[in-house]
Amino acid sequence: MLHEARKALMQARRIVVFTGAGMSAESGVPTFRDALTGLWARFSAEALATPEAFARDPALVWGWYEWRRARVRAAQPNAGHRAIAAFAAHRAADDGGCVTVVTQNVDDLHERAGTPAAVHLHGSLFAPRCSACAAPGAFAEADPLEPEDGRHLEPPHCAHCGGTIRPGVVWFGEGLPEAAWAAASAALGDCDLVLCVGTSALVYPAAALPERAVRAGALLVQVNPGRTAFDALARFNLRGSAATVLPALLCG
Ligand code: BJW
Repeated sequence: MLHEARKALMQARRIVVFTGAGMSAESGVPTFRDALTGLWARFSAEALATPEAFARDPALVWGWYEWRRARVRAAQPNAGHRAIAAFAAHRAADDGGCVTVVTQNVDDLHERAGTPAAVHLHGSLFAPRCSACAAPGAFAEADPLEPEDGRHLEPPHCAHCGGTIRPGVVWFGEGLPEAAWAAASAALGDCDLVLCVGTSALVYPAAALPERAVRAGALLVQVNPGRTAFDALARFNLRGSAATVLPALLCG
């Protein structure tokens, strides 16, 4: 099956790599919904990842995101991130077609592995902004103190209007960033193949993009150790982890 999937990848001209939290799991960044290790197994999404939660207790929410930002800063890209970046660079150099990386992840591991312009559908841990005027915000500390679960940290205030700085991520009930949504819609609306890695495919509207691509004729290849909502859509379900399957699939 790996061989067949690889053949399909080599024949495709316009490829989108669509990633979720499992992409970064082997870098030590927790997923959301995995039963034992996922963030939502230990923390409440409603208490931490909604605009209402931030309005209710900004220090709890800011402290949690600072803890997560510190974990990501300490993490390194894994062999899967590096394989995607090398594959895209190789295809571009050989005029073998374009590879666009669209991620739901709020970490910067694709960029640190060498993918210059990943499209971030759910924002970034590294782009805080004012909750009142949307001006880019700074972190309170250049380097967060020892990360610690559940620590309350007062968010900083906006240099322009004094509003409260919030994490630059997309919470439940919020719209996705317009430019990212437009770029992802364009790429997935015009691709031959979508390679989905490490996403449960449960969160919308992001999950609708690969679904639409398949309806428009694209072939879906999935890399995931577990079952997902994309299983029935995928031509090839490669059951394994990102860091083991992607190097064999893309660089083997
Ligand atoms: C491995 C691995 C390894 C493990 N290798 N794999 C339609 C239907 C139903 C509901 C809705 C709908 N449309 C909208 C909704 C509501 C809601 C939603 O989708 N809810 C569902 C959960 C039911 N959507 C929203 O609220 C969205 N906004 C919206 O719709 O707004 C409407 C609006 C429009 C216009 C104006 C205003 C409003 C926003 C969604 C935002 C999602 N935000 C989060 C948090 C981001 C910030 C943060 O990081 O804290 O984004 S939630 C979380 O889920 C995060 C992720 O990006 C997202 C997706 O999760 P992902 O990446 O798939 O992770 P997991 O954990 O679910 O899966 C990991 C996978 O990896 C598993 O499959 C493992 O097997 C695998 N894995 N190890 C490879 N080593």
